[in-house]
Amino acid sequence: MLQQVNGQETSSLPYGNDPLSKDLQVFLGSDFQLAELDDLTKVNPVTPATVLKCLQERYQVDVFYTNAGCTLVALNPFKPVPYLYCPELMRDYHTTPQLQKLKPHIFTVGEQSYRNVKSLLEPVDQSIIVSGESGAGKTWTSRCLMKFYATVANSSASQETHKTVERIEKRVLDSNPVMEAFGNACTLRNSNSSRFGKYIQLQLNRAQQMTGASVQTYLLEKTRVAYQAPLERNFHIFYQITKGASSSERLEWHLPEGATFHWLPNSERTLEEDCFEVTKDAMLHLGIDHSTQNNIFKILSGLLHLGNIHFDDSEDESQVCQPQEDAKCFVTTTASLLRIPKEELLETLRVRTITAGKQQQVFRKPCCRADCETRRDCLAKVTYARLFDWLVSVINGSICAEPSTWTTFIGLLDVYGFECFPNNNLEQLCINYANEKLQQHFVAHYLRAQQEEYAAEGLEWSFISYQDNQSCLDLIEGSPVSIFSLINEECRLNRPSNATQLQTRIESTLSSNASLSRNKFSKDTNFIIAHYAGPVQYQIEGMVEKNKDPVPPELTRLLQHSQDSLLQKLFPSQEKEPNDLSGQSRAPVVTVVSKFKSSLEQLMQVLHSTTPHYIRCIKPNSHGHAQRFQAEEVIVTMGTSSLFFLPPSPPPSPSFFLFFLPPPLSSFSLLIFIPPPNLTYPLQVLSQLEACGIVETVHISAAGFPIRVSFQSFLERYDLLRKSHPPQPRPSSRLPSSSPTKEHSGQQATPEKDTVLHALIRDILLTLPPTAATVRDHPEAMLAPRPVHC
Ligand code: AOV
Ligand code: MG
Repeated sequence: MLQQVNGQETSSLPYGNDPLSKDLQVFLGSDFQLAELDDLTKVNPVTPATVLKCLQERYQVDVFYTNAGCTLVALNPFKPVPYLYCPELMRDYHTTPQLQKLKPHIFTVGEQSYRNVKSLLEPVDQSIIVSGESGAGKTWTSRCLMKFYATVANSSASQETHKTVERIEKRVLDSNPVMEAFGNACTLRNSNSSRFGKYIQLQLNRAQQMTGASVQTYLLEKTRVAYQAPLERNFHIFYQITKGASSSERLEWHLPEGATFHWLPNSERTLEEDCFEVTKDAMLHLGIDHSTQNNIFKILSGLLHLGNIHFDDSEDESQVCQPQEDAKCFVTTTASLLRIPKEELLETLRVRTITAGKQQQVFRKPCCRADCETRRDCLAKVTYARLFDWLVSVINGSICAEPSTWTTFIGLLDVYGFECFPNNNLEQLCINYANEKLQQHFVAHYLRAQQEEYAAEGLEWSFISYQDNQSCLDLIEGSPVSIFSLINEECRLNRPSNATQLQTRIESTLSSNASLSRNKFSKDTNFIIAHYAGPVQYQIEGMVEKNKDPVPPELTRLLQHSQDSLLQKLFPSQEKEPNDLSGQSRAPVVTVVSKFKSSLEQLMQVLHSTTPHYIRCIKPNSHGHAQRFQAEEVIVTMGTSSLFFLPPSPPPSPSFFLFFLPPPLSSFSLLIFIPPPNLTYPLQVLSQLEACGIVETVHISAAGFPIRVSFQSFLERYDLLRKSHPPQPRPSSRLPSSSPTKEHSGQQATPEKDTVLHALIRDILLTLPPTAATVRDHPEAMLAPRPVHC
């Protein structure tokens, strides 16, 4: 490949005169052993092509982790690599004083965070933000990091605390299989896709032992209980109970061998995640006894039976719909499993009650078939969502330490990755919005704040431009008008939702935002958002209803009447009516997007109060194949710029595509695809790298300073070196101010102090991650008299 590239004139390459290809050729001509470059800051020149090539070469020799300045790039191996996560290696990373001497690994990030807890850095609480698109390896990574902490945070425990710490760690680790069983599912992108976001804080005491943990979850995709897209599956737990139940359990839960359930598609496919025993054992360790487990699984089975209830159309509007003939038995089994009266179940599904007038008269209105089925789905969704929340609270109760027993935490963030399916609705909008928020955190914290700080401190620095996703976030959540505000307004108006009207409003009010466009060729009402990770077309139909998430009060009342002790806990009888959009409740409607937005804002506040570490998970190919760096290529040259477009499965021969382009380019263009002769170029990885700004990160890391410590903290910690000056009060902000202070501006270091300080700084710097090159090479930069922030 090398010869072939070098042997051809640039113009004869399929890349044409693309600047990217020139970089690649320059790079291919160099003598670097790419697979040995542990840090992308050492790649020269740093361009998308060279970075990509380096990662590809490393992937081909099974090297999956590479430093990219302040971040770690983690390529998904898509095959078992147990040697990479064994306890011996964890201990190696924990005990080696100079971390930068070890190969890049998620354990380097884990260990660095662990050391930072005791370091001079502020703030001491740490967060590891694992990002990447769906199936890139975020959940795997956070699971491995939890194991890492469970292993290393116990190594310093004394004999008497060893057992307690071990018990807590076991519970913390056991929370994973339980939450994944109930919150993960097989999607088109990932067979174990997280359908909820999770931020877990590992709580550490002064001795840095793990004393507990707490989990915060974000927006479970509960619609999956009642609707699974083609080729996708329901939550794993449903398959676990239907496949793993014993014969007596089958009898009790009404799950005969071979029974078919409408809400259990693709059950013939067996996944690793289908293991019921693992979930049950973990639940037991978390304090969920056999009898409560039995209640849980009975409720789940009840939901499966509920999904098999279908109705016939009624003869006229005044008549209730009848369950289809073969669905009658499912009404009986559902009622029996949920321990609710069968007649009340049928009445609730088929009849809407309306309270009106001064006398609060109650009217009964039979529902049409579609409404009956919507109410059925709603019953399943609300029950499952409450069960999930209850499980999380039980897990927290079991693993959370008393506040007095811990002083710091390390937070692990694992949210659902960026998604783009053939059909995208409110769920994908929320998921992709969460990813935009995380990207903004990175941009704000690293790409922008750091450069601004250099400028404020008067350091020599030429600004490196980066892709800011602010306009996309403004489009989704900004004020006064955004997509969220328009969808919310539709909910507040409480009128029959009209997708075409909403589409028109979105277009007319937000058209000035360059991140918005529409697919004019689609028959569905839609809008397209140009996310940082790529454009996604969202269907408007159904969005408003999902955002309202209405729960008819009759449904809650029905579940409050259950004889099942767990359902009684999930639906306490004294509870106020939830989102009732029938006009009977005066409480303001809290929509799904409003709730999600405020929970993410809280998360961002927590993240801002910690020292963040970023792991960028990359999916080498979209099929989950080992040893395959996505090699298909589609590059079309238009004028001087290149457009990349990856068809779902690359055609083998030259093909034509009609491609819609958002303004200001043009409404559409005819693109020609030419498969490259013998030359592979991993386009999919490239777009992931570009989306998370890897090249900019590498540039800033290579040129910038790797750590930021306020002068005050530094001086406080190394106070012995400046005996003549008493320590100043700790500043409230972590960034140093640019205005010099009286106390420090005149301070002169003596020659001996300089020598000691030099040596000390060198010692500290040697413990820094490999990206510390700039400061390591120029420790005097740390010695120059600087202003102290007060
Ligand atoms: P995700 O969390 O990023 O997607 P996962 O962590 O579930 O993705 O990874 C997807 C699959 O990739 C896993 O089920 C493993 O089979 C494989 N995998 C990932 N990392 C590794 C690794 N280090 N070693 C071996 N196999 C790995 V999503 O939750 O869909 O956004 O919502
Ligand atoms: Mg996941």
